[in-house]
Amino acid sequence: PQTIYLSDYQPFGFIVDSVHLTFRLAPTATRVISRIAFRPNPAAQSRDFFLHGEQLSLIDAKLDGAAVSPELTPTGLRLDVPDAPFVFETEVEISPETNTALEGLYMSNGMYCTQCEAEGFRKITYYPDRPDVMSVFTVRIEGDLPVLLSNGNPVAQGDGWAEWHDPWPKPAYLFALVGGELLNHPDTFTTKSGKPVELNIWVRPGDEDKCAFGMEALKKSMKWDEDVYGREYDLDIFNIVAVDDFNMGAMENKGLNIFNSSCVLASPDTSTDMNFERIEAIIAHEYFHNWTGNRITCRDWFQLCLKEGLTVFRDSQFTADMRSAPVKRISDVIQLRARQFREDNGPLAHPVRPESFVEINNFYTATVYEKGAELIGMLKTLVGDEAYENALNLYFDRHDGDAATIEDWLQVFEDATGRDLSQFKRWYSQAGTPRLSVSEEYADGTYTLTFRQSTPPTPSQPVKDPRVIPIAVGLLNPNGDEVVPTTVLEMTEAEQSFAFDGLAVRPVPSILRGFSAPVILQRDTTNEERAFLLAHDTDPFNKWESGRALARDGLLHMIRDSAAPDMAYLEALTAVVRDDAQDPAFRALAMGLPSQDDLAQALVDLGEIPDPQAIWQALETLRQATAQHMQDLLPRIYAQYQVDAPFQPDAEQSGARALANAALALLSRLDGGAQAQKQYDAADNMTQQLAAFGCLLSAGKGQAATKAFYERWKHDRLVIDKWFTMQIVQADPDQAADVTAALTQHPDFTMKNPNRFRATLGALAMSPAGFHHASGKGYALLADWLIQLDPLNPQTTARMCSAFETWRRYDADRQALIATQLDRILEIDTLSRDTREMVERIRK
Ligand code: B3K
Ligand code: ZN
Repeated sequence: PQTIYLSDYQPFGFIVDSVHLTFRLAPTATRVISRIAFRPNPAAQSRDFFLHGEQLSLIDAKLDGAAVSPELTPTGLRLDVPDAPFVFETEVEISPETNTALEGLYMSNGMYCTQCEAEGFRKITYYPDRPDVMSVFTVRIEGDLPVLLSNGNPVAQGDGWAEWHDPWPKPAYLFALVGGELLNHPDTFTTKSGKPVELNIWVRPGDEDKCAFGMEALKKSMKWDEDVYGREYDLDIFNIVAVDDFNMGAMENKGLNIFNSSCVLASPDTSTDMNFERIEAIIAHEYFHNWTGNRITCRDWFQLCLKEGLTVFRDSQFTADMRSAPVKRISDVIQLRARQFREDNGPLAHPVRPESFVEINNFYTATVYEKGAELIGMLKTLVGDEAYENALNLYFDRHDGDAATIEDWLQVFEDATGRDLSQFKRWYSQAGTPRLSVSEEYADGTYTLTFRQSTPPTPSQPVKDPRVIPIAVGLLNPNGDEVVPTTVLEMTEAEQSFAFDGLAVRPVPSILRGFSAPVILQRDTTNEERAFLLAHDTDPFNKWESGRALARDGLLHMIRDSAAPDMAYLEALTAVVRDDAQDPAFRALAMGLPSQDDLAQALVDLGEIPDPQAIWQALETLRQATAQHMQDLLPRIYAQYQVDAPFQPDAEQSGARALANAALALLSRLDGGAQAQKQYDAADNMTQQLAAFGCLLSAGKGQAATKAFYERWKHDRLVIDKWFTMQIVQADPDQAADVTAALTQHPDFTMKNPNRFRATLGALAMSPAGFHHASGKGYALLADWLIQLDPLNPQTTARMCSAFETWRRYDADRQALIATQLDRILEIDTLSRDTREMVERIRK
């Protein structure tokens, strides 16, 4: 397989003036007829007329009306063409029904749908399938189905056909088509300039009562983008379609967003508070792409973070505005550490803007998305809110209709602010998480902080240059008063000091407030100081972070030195949980513990080999000790935060439920699950039912509930996904692989549905102690299933290989067991390009 390099970028030799497509839908023999107007591109060097095309049967090709016989290759076609405008027409046949890769045009439960990003359009017809080739599409769909949708505005429709026209030039990856027996949940939105927009969420019959929440989220998103970014919607209609079989969360096709049904369908009975919040965020994310991604797209796939980092940043801002900003920030950092830091510290580390790839689908990563969003956040912190707004307005003015680059993006900020951002650009080109260590000095009323930054080597990047790091700092007096409010220090050197004058006493520093940069802060401090900051810090993120650091250090102590649970932590946590003046959602977050994976990485940073079983045991012991320590408090908290009002998935109610359920999890360790059984039996919403189910399983009392849950929900595939996952994540680590193996034999298990596959094998991969069981049975089971899935669905297989990315952390026995599995995968001659690239990168 060929490696593609950023440095090889060349514009396409032709401009596409218009695209006309006709689809004659049939499950195994869909005809796609295309008429494309090309003309030479004066800005291009080469006139090589090569169109991408994969798995297409070419029926017919014409150049300006005359039959031609292009040269066919496994990846496309080539033809001699005139040095003047011409029309190229083809007719191809494709088979949506047998398309299990879920890329291109495929079928899901009798419904036709498409997924073209990144390079799926080439499985639909011959085309220059690259994001810098933009054109205006007109689409005719013929098929014996009541609902036939494509991008843009409807032009005309009749019995068995429909025509759509999208006036906005777009790259082929934003093309979409849907056909099926669907029902719509309709609404309207009037834009700020008074234009009415028709809104629809299209679903399979039976799901129509799960659309209302998504529709509200869509309208809120449309309004928010007008209010905060001045961005108005630009078509007469906006359609969302829910699809069961989908490789990722959702897709921002112009005017026709296609969603994994798990990311749009919601009802209190079947969705948890976390599901609601995620659905709201994903609907916003896809909608926001209309400007950041669609109106301004990417020149090439190396620039993916241009649209993804910015759009994730925008959807985080939206959630922060709709719900609680501190809670959103804390949750985002938990995720960043769990997924992106893990990636950045292993064999799959890559820059936010990668410089080469084999299969671009392998680069839709936490680094491109979440670290990409962190870069936008740092930029905003560095230039300030007003300059950020000016820069964004300039970006939209200057680049509307363009396929842009990171250089364009940074230029806009340089022009709007007069700043030199060349050092900032290293954040886009250097992989790896910087370690930021800090030392302190206090003398004669001056307090000095000295920072050192260094980034460990990552694949093909042995040496790193210092980056500009915005470090938000506040200082507190020992009595708890804030003496220096949040100040952003701009670190540009490898080592740099910052002094604060006029301080009568030595202050307590609160460093990296709001997690102002995606770095690992290394600071030696005392438990007393952490407990002090947990009680007094005015910055909610650092308040939480102090509690987290207390928990982490206590756990590391337990793991390394067989220490007992740390009393300072237990006391400090109890004080927070007891304090009704604090946001319940914050208190629930404070009750969380560092993940098994975080602890494993922390041990590696200390030069130790993590033992997954010991990590799991320490967490269990600490939870048990916490339950005992809080035994008088827990019943009060549990009772007090029950919600009596009718269910609302809003920040307030979900915060109360989160706190009550965190209390329930601890209570179950004291009462053997008695209270959880009561909650399970009485629950009238999924948040409470699922939490109780988890407690019962973890208490070893889950047998009856496992049966009852299945009987109650067997008709609902999204709830049954939760049933699969919960049994695995709550299993004893010794049994997790066996429980998973047994569930893969359940009649409701299927490899063909990515949600179900992830709910099962993905759940095992997310349970470190079970997955890394010393016997190697977890590794073997996952490898078995990845090998089976790869021929059907390379994209989902490749993504799930990242379960193995941390393997070099572990002991020689585990490494040998994993190497055996990786080699077994690599031995398969017919392995997909996707999976081969991932496993080779990991195995190195
Ligand atoms: N842009 C899509 C992701 C496409 C993934 C292709 N493998 C969804 C999103 O980020 O909004
Ligand atoms: Zn996106």
